[in-house]
Amino acid sequence: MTDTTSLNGAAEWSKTACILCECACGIEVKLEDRQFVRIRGNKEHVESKGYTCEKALRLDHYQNNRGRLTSPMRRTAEGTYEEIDWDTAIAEVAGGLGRVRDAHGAGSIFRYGGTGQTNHLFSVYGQALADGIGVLYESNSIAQEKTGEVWVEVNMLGAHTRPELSKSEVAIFVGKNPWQSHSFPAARRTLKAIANDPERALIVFDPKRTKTAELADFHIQLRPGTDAFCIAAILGILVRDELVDTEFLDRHVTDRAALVDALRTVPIDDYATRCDVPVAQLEAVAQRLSKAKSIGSFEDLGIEQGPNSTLVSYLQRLLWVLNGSFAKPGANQPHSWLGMRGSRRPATPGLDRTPVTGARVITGLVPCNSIPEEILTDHPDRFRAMIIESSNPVHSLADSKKFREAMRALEFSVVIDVAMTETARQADIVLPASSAYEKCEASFFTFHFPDNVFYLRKPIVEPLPGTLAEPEIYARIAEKMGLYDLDALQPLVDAAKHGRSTFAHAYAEFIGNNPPAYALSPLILYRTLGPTLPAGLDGAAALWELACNVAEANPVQVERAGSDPAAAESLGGALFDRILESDDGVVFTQHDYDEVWDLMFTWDEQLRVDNPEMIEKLLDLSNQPTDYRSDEFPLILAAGERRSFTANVIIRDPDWRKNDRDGALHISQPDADSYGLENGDRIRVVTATGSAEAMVEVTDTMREGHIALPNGFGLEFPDEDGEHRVVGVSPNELTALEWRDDFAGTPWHKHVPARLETIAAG
Ligand SMILES: Nc1nc2c(c(=O)[nH]1)N[C@H]1C(S)=C(S)[C@@H](COP(=O)(O)OP(=O)(O)OC[C@H]3O[C@@H](n4cnc5c(=O)[nH]c(N)nc54)[C@H](O)[C@@H]3O)O[C@H]1N2
Ligand SMILES: Nc1nc2c(c(=O)[nH]1)N[C@H]1C(S)=C(S)[C@@H](COP(=O)(O)OP(=O)(O)OC[C@H]3O[C@@H](n4cnc5c(=O)[nH]c(N)nc54)[C@H](O)[C@@H]3O)O[C@H]1N2
Ligand code: SF4
Ligand SMILES: [Mo]
Repeated sequence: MTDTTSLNGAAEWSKTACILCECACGIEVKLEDRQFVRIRGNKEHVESKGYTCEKALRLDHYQNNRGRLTSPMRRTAEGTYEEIDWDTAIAEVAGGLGRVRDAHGAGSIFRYGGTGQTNHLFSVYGQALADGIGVLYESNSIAQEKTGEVWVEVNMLGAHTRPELSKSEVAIFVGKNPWQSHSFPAARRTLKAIANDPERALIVFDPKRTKTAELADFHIQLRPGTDAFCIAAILGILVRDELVDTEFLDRHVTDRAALVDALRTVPIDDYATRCDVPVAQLEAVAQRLSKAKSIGSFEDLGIEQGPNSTLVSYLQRLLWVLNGSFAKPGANQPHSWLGMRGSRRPATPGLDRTPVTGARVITGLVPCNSIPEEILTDHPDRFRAMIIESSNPVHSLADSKKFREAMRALEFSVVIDVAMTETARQADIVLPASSAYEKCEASFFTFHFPDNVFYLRKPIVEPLPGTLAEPEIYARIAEKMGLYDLDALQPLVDAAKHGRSTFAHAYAEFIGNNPPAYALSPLILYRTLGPTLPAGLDGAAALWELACNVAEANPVQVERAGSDPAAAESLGGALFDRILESDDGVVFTQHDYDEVWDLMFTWDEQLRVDNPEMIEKLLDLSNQPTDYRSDEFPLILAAGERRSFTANVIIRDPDWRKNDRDGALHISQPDADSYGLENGDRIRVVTATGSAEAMVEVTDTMREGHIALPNGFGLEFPDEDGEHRVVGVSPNELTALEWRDDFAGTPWHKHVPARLETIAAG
């Protein structure tokens, strides 16, 4: 059980997790009143086992800072904000959403958010509210990075995969710098272990010599934006030199003729020249791959937010497919998932395209760059209202100015956040949420194989006065809108008092008799099962249903992982109890390697590589540009890289950073020389969309012609006198809506043509 915490007055260590990246490392926090005075890794956490990076130690800047919101806010006619009480705020939100729904249909209400790094439980309730209203379109930050990848994986495997890097003989990172961005357990330890083992190899595709690249056996320091050419050339070599696992391919990749034919036509030398990498290095990589017993590969923003991104997502997977690295330790694996199963709204035809511009909707998400285009129009089907939860799209999506305009063009908007963000400053109503440490929350980034882990964080401090946890906020809005009747729930409330077996029966009967209520079931569970859960855990009520779903989909593996069906009303109920009881996380499924096929929706033990759209793109690649620079914009800007003290926009107080406090512009020595720049100088970065002033750091890690700014900077934060100050460049003042992948619509944030201008003295 949790040590005594400040919730009952004592200054002891409390167990929780870091919320700054998807790893959600287990931590222990020493509290004095509400202050996080010391933080250390939780050695008992089933996955992170005490590991943290430097960022977790600075979490007090998230929990306790001058920027926390403590009252609902309403926009005035002058564009300022006034405090209002909760009842008024809920009535305004219910009224605003109701008006738009009644006038234009629920399809004109757009939902954005729900995927912070580790706060996902609340979004089950947010989704329930949206589904109850009848919202049809939604999106979140996944649709500005991973939708191309998702589309490729769904077509190739029918499942999402992650590499089991702790066991991979060869680890590949394509446009990913895990030394800084982590994304898998104990990232730095894992990287060092691979680098120090002569039997293993690290292959890194990155134009910058990052910390990860410095550890690599093969650092492919390619020209920015040319990964498709580079990986196509390696695949061409694998096929040309017969370095593929024919036995695996004959068993599991029978339909491959079109792909192999296309790969035979790759002009290897030409592509090597285009990406500015010696052919000999690409041949050495192909040789190393062909000898590997297992390959794990991880792509990320360096290619997902650059030219040909969907094609690269496809091609990089072929590096391990051709090697037969699948269904064995160290490979990329599908996995079970304890998380939300998407929207519960009834199936509606036509939702695979956006209503105004017809952009491709992948995995139910509208491409982020399309959102302003779906609003700033007089098209009758435009989005006219928005619910924005736990996200700051004005800051984090392409072209901040356009997003601000779009929000002001809406008939109604509500933002639910802990701070008065750049997005909140455009909303009609802002609702203050209790922080990630003031309520129970959980990450749904449960992407592990063979053992998959879930961790429920319990509140370790009381909610800041004036704030509410999201389940309560959503329930109040739903009730005010009349989406369900509290009186009708009374029999369920009574049943819950008699234990979960009685409740489970009553609940099944209730949903059976009221099928439309299924859409709202998380909120119904919160109001009925919630009050019977241990103090502070009422917000975990919806997890009961999710645990039952996982148990139904993976009964053998849930039981194998230690949940005993005899211990509760069902196997899922037993898993739910384990989750509630644990402070160190639970392994919720345990798979065997030969069970990977059961986790896929292709059923026939086949990987589908014959993807006509991608093969067409591969065949057309030689007609694509390799250089997007021009006389006007002679540099390529990577707008938003991960550094030691960046954490998306979760921490707003600039004082949380121990180094790189200005978020320097990284530039190569030759480029610095040509502009006469030295470390610490200030310079203006200009793109087709906007311009911003940055401080310069000259570094030999950058290629000539390539410059980089960090993400997460340029946030407004009040200083001690209440004056709002901004430190660093807000990268999306420089990016453009149209600059995006033609297939998935994901932005080219890592590839923005730019120039530098000296700042006039005075
Ligand atoms: N410290 C920290 N960690 C984080 C986050 C954070 O804000 N801060 N955010 C989290 C989130 S939301 C995400 S999505 C991940 C992202 O994690 P990463 O994708 O690893 O992060 P980035 O630094 O944005 O981009 C990775 C690399 O892409 C390289 N790159 C740029 N252009 C190209 C190119 O054309 N080709 C190739 N191959 N590489 C290129 C950059 O030099 C950079 O090293 O990080 C997560 N972890
Ligand atoms: N140019 C450029 N743009 C980028 C990137 C880039 O590399 N370059 N990276 C992109 C990527 S990969 C991502 S994932 C996005 C991330 O962009 P966002 O989704 O906007 O960022 P987050 O940091 O996840 O947003 C977290 C928000 O939740 C709020 N919050 C924190 N705790 C709570 C809570 O308990 N409840 C509620 N309701 N709110 C809370 C925070 O105040 C913050 O406003 O940025 C993207 N934007
Ligand atoms: S930022 Fe990520 S890697 Fe670092 S401690 Fe937090 S969860 Fe772990
Ligand atoms: Mo992200």
